[in-house]
Amino acid sequence: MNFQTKLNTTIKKNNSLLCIGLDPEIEKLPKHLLKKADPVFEFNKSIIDKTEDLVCTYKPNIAFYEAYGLTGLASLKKTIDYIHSKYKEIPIILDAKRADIGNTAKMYAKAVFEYWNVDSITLNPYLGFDAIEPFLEYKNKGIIVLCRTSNPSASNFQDLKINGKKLFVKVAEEVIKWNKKYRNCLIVIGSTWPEEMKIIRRMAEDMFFLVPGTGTQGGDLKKTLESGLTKDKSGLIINVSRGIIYASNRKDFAEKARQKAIEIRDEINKYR
Ligand code: OMP
Repeated sequence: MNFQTKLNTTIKKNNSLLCIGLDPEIEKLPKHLLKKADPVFEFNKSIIDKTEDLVCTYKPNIAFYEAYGLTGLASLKKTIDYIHSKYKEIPIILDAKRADIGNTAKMYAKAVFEYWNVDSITLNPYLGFDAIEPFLEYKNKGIIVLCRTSNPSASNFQDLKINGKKLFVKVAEEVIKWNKKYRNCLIVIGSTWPEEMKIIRRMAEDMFFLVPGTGTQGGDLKKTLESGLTKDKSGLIINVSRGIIYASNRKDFAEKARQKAIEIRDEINKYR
């Protein structure tokens, strides 16, 4: 099943636009898990089992696994394999913000789609088309390009004007063009930038946006949905990581994460 089909199937089945970010930090995990052979995997597994009926996708960010070396990477692989084997219809976005010269990008694409075996990847557009093309050629995968990032310094470069247009608008124009040919692109816009989201939604009426920034980063859910929903009340993948996975650091952590996920999913649906 390709990424779009998996995504739309799970959105419908779970009536949810919520994406849970699996960004584990050892210091923040419940103490009782630290006795386990693979605390990171046990943490992820518990969160996944308690929220699989509430999400449209999961998004592990590779930084949180690379930070623990080979052990961390093994936890990531186990997490990906677990989702694929137990919850076949839920797509996985690997957040790695890749892209490089074409020759190298080809190997990055091979790694993420053939070794890590994920359904979708986040990419950085700074190098231009030939750094993205090797990923686009995996037509059944989701290619998610940073456009307007959620962080406070996003405007440093993304608001610079080129022939009267801001850089993030130029990036969106390019991604929309790539999507016309390859049909597998998505755009990242932080929920901290609802006005910018409105601009991009007008340019790309039907495309999916990955929207991080809700929860710890302070993004506004109501404004995000008003600015970004498509006509059919979809088109947004709302990511929350810390705001859900660290709802509690006690034995009840997975149940508390579930309660938080229900709260956020329902709030999203209130505005749909
Ligand atoms: P929380 O702030 O804990 O919800 O985490 C947000 C997640 O989304 C992290 O994994 C970030 O790296 C990622 N992210 C952003 O926060 N901002 C962006 O502009 C883009 C991403 C992303 O590509 O997912």
